[in-house]
Amino acid sequence: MIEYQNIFTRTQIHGPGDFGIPLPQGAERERIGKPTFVHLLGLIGDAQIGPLYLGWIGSISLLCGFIAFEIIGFNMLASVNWNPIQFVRQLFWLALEPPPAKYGLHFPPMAEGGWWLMAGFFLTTSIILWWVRTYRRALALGMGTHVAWAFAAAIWLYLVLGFIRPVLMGNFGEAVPFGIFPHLDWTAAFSIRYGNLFYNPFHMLSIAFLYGSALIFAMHAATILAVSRLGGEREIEQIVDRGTASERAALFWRWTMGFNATMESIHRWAWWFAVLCPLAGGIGILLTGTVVDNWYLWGIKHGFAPEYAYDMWAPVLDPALAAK
Ligand code: 07D
Ligand code: 07D
Repeated sequence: MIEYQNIFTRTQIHGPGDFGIPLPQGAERERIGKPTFVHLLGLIGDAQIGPLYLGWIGSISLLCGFIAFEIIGFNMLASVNWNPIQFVRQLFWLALEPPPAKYGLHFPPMAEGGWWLMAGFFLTTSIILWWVRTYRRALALGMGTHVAWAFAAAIWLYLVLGFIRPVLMGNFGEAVPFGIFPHLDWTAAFSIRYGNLFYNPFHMLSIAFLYGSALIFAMHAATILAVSRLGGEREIEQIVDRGTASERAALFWRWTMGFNATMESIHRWAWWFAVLCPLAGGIGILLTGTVVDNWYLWGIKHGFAPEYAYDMWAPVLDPALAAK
C-alpha cells in the first residue's frame, strides 16, 4: 500500500476555479484575472493562481517598489562605469550609500546620498502602502488584522534602522546602505562602533525570540505533519471530536513534557514570538548611540560583562613568541 505522504506528494484534487466571496459594493471589478491551475505550485501550496485583488493601493505600492529598485540598480550600475559584466560580477558587493554625516538631515547632492534618500522614500512608501493593503484586504474578508500588525513589527525595525534613529542622531549617514554585503558590513561596523551589540539586552531578547520562533515553528509544523495522516491539518472535526488527530497531537506533548498548547494557543505563541523579535530589536537599536554609547561598558557597569584588568602590572606573554 502506498502510504499517504505529505509536503511534496499531496494529493491534488480541485473543482472549478474558486473566485472567493463577493466583495462589498461593486469592488469586484478590481479582482483581476481568471483562475488557472499550476501543478508544480500545487506541490507546495494551493495550485490555483488568481484572481488577484490589485486596487490602487497595491498598484502604487508595486510602482514605488519598482522605482526604488531601479534607483538602486542604476546607481550600482553607474558605480561600475555602466559596465554590465562588472555589474553582474560585483553585484553582491555594490552599494547605494547614505549621505556623509556632514550633510546632517539636509538634502545632499544627488551623487552624495541624494539618490539614497530618494530610494529610501520610494521603498518606505511602497512598504507602508503594502501594509495598508494587508490591513484593508483583511477587513474586506471580515478577518482580524493580525497579519498587518505582525508586518508592522518588521516595519518598526526597518524604520528605526533607516529613519527614526538617524533622525534622532541628527544625520542620515547613520542609516543602512542598500546592498547585499554592504548592509552586512554596516551591521558588523554598528556592533563594533557601539561596543559589541551582544551586551545590548534588547539584542539578547530579539535573539531569544528569533531562536524561539524557529523552535515553535519546528514543533508546531512537525506536530501537525505527524498527525496529518489522521487528517490533522483539517479544521472542524479535529476541534470537536475526541480521539482525533488534534487530540493525539495534544496528548503527544502532554506525555512528553506534561503540558500541551491548544489549537488556538500555539498560534498565539507563534505570533508573539515572531512579533517580539523585531519589536525588541527596534528598541535595542533605538537606544544605541542615543542613550547608550558603548554596550560593553554598560554591561560592566551593570555587573554582567567581564571587566578585563587592562591596567594589570605584569604584561601577558604571547605563547607563540615564548616558544621561540
Ligand atoms: C526568506 C522572505 C523573502 C525575502 C527575501 C529578501 C531584498 C533585497 C537588494 C535591492 C528572511 C529579499 C531581498 C528585497 C534586494 C537590493 C539591494 C525572509 C524571507 C529573500 N535585510 N541581513 C539578508 C534585508 C537588515 C542581516 C538576505 C532587507 C539589517 C544579516 C537579504 C532589510 C540588519 C544577514 C536581506 C534588511 C541585517 C542578512 C536574506 C530591510 C539587522 C544575512 C534575508 C528592508 C537586522 C542574510 C547576504 C532573508 C544574507 C541577510 C534583506 C535589513 C542583517 C538580502 C530587505 C540592517 C546578518 N538580508 N539586515 O532571507 O544572506 O530574510 O546576507 O530592512 O546573513 Mg538583511
Ligand atoms: C530586517 C525587518 C525589516 C524588514 C522589512 C521587510 C522588502 C521586500 C521582497 C519578498 C529581520 C522589507 C521587505 C524590502 C521583500 C520580496 C521579494 C527583520 C528585518 C520591513 N545577531 N544585530 C539582530 C543575531 C551580531 C546587529 C536581530 C544572532 C553581532 C545589528 C536578530 C547573532 C553583530 C542588528 C539578531 C548576532 C550584530 C542586529 C534582527 C549571533 C554583528 C539589528 C531581528 C549568533 C557583528 C537587529 C537589536 C530581525 C536588531 C539585529 C540575531 C550577532 C549586529 C535577533 C543570532 C554581535 C546592528 N540580530 N549581531 O527580525 O534588532 O531581523 O538588533 O552571533 O539592527 Mg545581531
